[in-house]
Amino acid sequence: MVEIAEAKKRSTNRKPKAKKTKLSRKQLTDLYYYMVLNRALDDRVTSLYKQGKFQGGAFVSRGQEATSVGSAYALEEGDVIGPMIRNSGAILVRGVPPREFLANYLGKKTGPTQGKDGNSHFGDLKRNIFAPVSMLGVLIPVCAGAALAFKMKKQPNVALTWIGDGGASIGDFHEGLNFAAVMKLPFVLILENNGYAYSTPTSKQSLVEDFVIRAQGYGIPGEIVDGNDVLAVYEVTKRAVERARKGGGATLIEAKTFRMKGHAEHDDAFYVPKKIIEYWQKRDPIINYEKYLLKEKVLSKKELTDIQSSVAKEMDEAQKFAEESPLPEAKEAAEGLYAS
Ligand SMILES: Cc1ncc(C[n+]2csc(CCOP(=O)(O)OP(=O)(O)O)c2C)c(N)n1
Repeated sequence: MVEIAEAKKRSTNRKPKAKKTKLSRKQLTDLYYYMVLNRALDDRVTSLYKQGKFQGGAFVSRGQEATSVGSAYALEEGDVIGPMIRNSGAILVRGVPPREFLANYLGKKTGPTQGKDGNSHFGDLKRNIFAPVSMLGVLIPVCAGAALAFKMKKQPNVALTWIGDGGASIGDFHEGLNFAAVMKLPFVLILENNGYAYSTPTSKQSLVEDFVIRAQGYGIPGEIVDGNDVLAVYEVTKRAVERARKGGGATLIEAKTFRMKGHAEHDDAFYVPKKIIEYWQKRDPIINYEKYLLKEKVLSKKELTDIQSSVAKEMDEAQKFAEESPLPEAKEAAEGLYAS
């Protein structure tokens, strides 16, 4: 079947690299915890959406947890991130608690936008997180600007942002990346090639099979990684980040992955052939990583289950907090807003 052949081409089909990692047991456990937390948070968003508990769209990242978590985990405290709607895992790694995330969806005062936005479009400048910009690609020049500031202030920090395969055809992608390349900025761009831009398969919006070749056009290093392998994503990002910190300039990383749901919860992804879903189900980033952790005796089955249970409890508490939080006062609606 043509679709499966295409899926195979896009999947690097690698298992997490066993002995090579220099990560400690605690770090390996953290990666698992954040991926499980990411999925549990997404599932809770879906369930609140289905119960009609908030207005607007619900965006989740099922299947892409390893890309968000592995890349964000490679950063240091003073680094900046510009997440997109599918990078809730990165937001969790940077320390935003799930209860604030859910409060934001429910439009509550305790959410990062204090009830002004009802989805994942929020930032947290205390934690160096820029808010997702709805216009795809716009965060690329914004984050390149943050990287320029680091360079001018001689701060050893890096700015990292993500873009989808669809968003990679936007002008800002090229302008921002070229700027970061020419100015040798400490900037890392992760292109999440997840097969579809809404309902448009990647092959129908770009003739380029590997987006990473665009790095050559701008004279910067480019690497492909299996986006479903959290250790591989961590390692490739760490390399790029360290190079950037030492003045080595920008990097483009293409993470081959798959969006296991529709664009948002209102989209049932009827346009994705079943066989493709099945293909990627077998490459579930969390299940793959569990197998690795068990095989390498990093964690026992009981320890994995304990983490899952404590995440489920954390999520129940987060939902309770969000549901019991107050709505903002009417007069607060116009505070803290910027016009352009
Ligand atoms: C400039 C621009 N064009 C169109 C849209 C509408 N839109 C929002 S998300 C999306 C699909 C994005 O696909 P992709 O970049 O591959 O990311 P994914 O959703 O797959 O993570 C579209 C077309 C937008 N937000 N901005």
